Amino acid sequence: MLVHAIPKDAAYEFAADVRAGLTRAGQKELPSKYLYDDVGSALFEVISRLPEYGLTRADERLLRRHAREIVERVPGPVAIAELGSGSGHKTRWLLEAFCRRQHTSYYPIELSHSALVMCERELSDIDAIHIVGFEREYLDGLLEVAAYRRTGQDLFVLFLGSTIGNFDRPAGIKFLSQVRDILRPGDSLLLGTDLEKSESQLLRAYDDELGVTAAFNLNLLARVNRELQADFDLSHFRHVARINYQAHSIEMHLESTRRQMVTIPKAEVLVEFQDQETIWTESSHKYSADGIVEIARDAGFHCEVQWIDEQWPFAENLLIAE
Ligand code: AVI
Repeated sequence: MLVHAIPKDAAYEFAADVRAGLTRAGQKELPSKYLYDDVGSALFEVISRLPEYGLTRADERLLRRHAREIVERVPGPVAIAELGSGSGHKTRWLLEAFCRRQHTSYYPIELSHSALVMCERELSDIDAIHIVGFEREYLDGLLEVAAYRRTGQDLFVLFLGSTIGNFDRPAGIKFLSQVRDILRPGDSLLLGTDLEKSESQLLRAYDDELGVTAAFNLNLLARVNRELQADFDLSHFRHVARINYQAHSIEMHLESTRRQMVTIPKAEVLVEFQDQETIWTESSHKYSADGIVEIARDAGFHCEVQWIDEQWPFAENLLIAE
């Protein structure tokens, strides 16, 4: 697989974001995209297999069950771009179905180099597939993919696994509008969204018994130690999952278990934490099926069809650019 690599200033951006997030007034925060270094991406793969976390299995079930119908609803020829491919495991069914119809170019867009490598390993045995990976932020990668498209070729974008839920609602609509701006009318977007569910189901999914989600969250501090030479003592922070009823989301925080100071030399900052003060690391928004139709409309798409899983409330939404 050809991989277009990431520019080298990523380390400076990480240091700047850590400094800004930990020195801001009020709630300290770290952007959730930094959860996914090589260790974090591997831990997320494990989360997706936990019995408590049904989201990925629901996504896969829907893609497997409806692959043929999805292909029929997206007439060719198409180039397929995936925003955040991960290991590529869940995309296999869909790509196999497209490749049975015609030779297909698949462009996974990922920040994690190791995820792109895994993705190629997982999918390169499919007949009639051409894979080119982009180690990029989603929109930068999509812009490049759009520039690659041939005359008469439509673009089919996959944004699966409810990654949209990690944006707050206005940011989610803005992001989808930006995707829409890169597309042409008639291009399509398959959007996977986790739906609202019971409080107990949510809390178990984001604070599992084995502590994998806790390790995934704490790895962010370990990453700051590794990459920015910080001295976070991980035993003095704990993972907390908290429901935000107003925002229809579940939040992950890292709570300081004492008053402490942490130095982060490469971000040129010394941070004070109070006992029980938290760093907000991620929000995962949950949707109603109707809410998705509205969000899609606000972003310039119409929702052609929704497939909803019977075991875990989750929807696959086929959106067409207006
Ligand atoms: C990637 N994203 C959709 C996951 C979610 O459920 O919001 C990330 C995650 N965080 C903790 N567990 C899973």
